[in-house]
Amino acid sequence: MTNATDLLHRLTSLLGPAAVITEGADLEPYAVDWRRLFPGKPACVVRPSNAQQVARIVQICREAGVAIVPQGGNTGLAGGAVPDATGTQVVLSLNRMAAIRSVDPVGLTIEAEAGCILKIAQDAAAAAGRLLPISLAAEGSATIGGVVAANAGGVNVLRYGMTRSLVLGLEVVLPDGTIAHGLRKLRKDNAGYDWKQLFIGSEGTLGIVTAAVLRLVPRPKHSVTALLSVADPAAALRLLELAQDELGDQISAFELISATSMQLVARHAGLKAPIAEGEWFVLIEAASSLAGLREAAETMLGAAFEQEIALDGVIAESGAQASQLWALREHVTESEAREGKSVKHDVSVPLTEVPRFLIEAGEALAAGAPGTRVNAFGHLGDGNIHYNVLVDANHDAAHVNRIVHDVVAAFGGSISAEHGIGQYRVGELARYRAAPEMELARTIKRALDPDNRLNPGKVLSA
Ligand code: 2HG
Ligand code: ZN
Repeated sequence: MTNATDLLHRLTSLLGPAAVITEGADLEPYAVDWRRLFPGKPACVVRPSNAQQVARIVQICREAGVAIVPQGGNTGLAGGAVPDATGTQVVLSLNRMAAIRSVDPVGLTIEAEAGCILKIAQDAAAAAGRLLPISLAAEGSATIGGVVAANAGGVNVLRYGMTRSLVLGLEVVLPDGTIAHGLRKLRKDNAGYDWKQLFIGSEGTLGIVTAAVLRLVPRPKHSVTALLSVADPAAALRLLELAQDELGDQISAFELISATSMQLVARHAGLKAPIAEGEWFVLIEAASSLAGLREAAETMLGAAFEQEIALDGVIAESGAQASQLWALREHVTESEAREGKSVKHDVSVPLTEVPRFLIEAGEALAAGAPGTRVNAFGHLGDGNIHYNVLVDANHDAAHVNRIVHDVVAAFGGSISAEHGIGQYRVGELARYRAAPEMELARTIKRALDPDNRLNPGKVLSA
């Protein structure tokens, strides 16, 4: 038997033939990301049903000297969950490990297996009268394991933090095939190193998350959603200040949408904002268990008009109308993809620098990459802008990246606020992170995965 046949044989005897995919068409969904930017070729796809099987797969692949690419919902935007094109890497999909093991409405926890779809976990929390406050456009396909491995952000980060701040416990299969059992439900646990933090956001390069305990919060009974137009991002920041004054800690989302984003959504999704056209828009959501939210939102809107911060605006009258306002924001990514080729930048700068960043990045692009169009939108409340650049065939993506990221660096920002490095930004991370920080990252990788068998070439170069 060749090594490859032997490997398939061992994996099939462990999992059964139905859980090992080797045929072309069936491999396809696991081989490429949804934007089809990072096509790969797996040796095979394995679909274990428990952590013991994951551990055995890791041991078998280790003995065969074969690399593993862990995969959740495959919704990432940085090519972090797809294999390379060599046809030698094994994709380990967690999609059969999808159980919700428990929801505790008093202890405010949910325990779920890695392959559980985020939306299903949200619904389970809601059925218990609680909220799992991770909300992102891909929530219908993204999985708990992927969300944890990517330290996903989304629209509620300004209130509840990134996924990291919600993880209480993890179970992880390590690159040597042992299982680290840390599914604790503790709010306070200062006993030794908090090792789970290493795996959150490590994009499957240090271990394979097989289950997680996440923190829930009480479910707000009231929410209010408003869409406003403003003249520019500086006005959007003044609006944020006003919202902080009037709505305080009840603000749960503060999203910026450019006119270009709105035009793309109108063109490709047929959705139109119910307010006058403008240059910039802000979608604000606030949520509370106490009454009086709508009055506070109306006071805020009144003040925003009086101080000439907002040009036009609407407060949703019903849940359905709130969903319509959110649909405008949620369709930007899909509409951008339909428009054609784009070069994505998921950047953050100190919040108060966002307006200057947008001006300077725009100027740098106009000078260095004429003919490009900027589609800027995102999580202004976190200083995180999706500064996506619409390009044509003549534009070089790496050149566009360099122009934008140089401006980000000049503002002391990050080249990836929430999407991660994957394979897309490996070179950029190495360029913009100082050598001691890169060496620290390599030291951690070497300590856990000395043979570079887990998701090689992601985050760090192979
Ligand atoms: C969002 O905020 C996602 O909608 C996707 O992070 C961003 O398409 C993008 O660049
Ligand atoms: Zn985002």
